Amino acid sequence: MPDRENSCVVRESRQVVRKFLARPQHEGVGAIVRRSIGRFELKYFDPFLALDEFSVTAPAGFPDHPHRGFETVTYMLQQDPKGTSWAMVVPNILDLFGLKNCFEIFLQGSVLHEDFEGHKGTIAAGDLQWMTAGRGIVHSEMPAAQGTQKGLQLWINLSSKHKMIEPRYQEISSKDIAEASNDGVKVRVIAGEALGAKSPVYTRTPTMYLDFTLEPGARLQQPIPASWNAFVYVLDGEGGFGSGSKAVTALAHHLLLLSSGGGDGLEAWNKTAKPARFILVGGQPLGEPLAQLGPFVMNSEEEIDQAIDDFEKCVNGFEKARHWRSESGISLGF
Ligand code: FJE
Ligand code: FE
Repeated sequence: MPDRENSCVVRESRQVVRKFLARPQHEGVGAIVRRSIGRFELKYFDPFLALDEFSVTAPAGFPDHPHRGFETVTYMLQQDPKGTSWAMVVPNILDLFGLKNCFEIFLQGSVLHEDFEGHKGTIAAGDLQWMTAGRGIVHSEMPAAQGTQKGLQLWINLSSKHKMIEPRYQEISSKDIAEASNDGVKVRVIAGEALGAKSPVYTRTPTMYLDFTLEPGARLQQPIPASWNAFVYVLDGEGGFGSGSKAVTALAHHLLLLSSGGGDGLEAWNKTAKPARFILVGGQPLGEPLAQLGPFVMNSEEEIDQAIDDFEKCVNGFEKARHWRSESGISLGF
């Protein structure tokens, strides 16, 4: 029965209307990101401000920097999504004994974050950090293990009434991320709901974020709310998206913007001999004016000037920035 349900949930697929290859660029200090949303040809895809597929190798990273007015969603990519590597099992065992942070050196695909309120931890392979910066966060995001750490960071805008809320974190470790499988389709539900699995993450700006892996020959139909903007970003293999003569295929590092108006979901398939992995992300557009200066995202230039002023004077949410420097920044001499 679930198979039948899954094969008739989408009456008309959205189509791919734009396709970009995200090329590597330098960001932070010595870090490399493949930015798709947020680069100059695609400054804003309401409510999404940026999507970076990032790689960091110590001592490179994203040392002490502020945020205001939006959310950052950091999702670390597993090195080997099929097998169960030690890098995935060891942290879970250590976590049972409260020792996870003592053994960061063993963690593959992990980032150490520290903020000016003393909130600190590692985001390891497959883990999720959903950070609502609200009125202000100052933090550092640095590799927490040897080798190259890879992940995705998505910036989601907040509506004018939520821009100045208290900062908040929602952190989910890999083992607690909701997963479901059906007929060669596997999903990890970062936000929203798919194949009967549901994420506990609360999205201030209504958002869905699904990490799909399609085995060779598999087909997927995923509903998407009609008024939402939605995109696909391919992580691995080659996926096919859309229906009929407008269907397209795409390889890793490609961003696909989906049509809006008509279409109640997405059809995707894998006709290759290897698994295809991609994320499908959708969000309710805010439809508000945008004013952005780097990590400050507001509705007007006056509010941007205010944010810069607040940050420089350490007021209105930036009080704790006055005497704070991250431990990783201090030890690396930043
Ligand atoms: C930032 C430049 C930056 N993408 N992906 C300017 F690089 C950043 C920044 C990040 C970032 C951090 C991680 Cl862990 C992953 C990222 C950009 O920190 F915030 C500004 N303002
Ligand atoms: Fe940041």
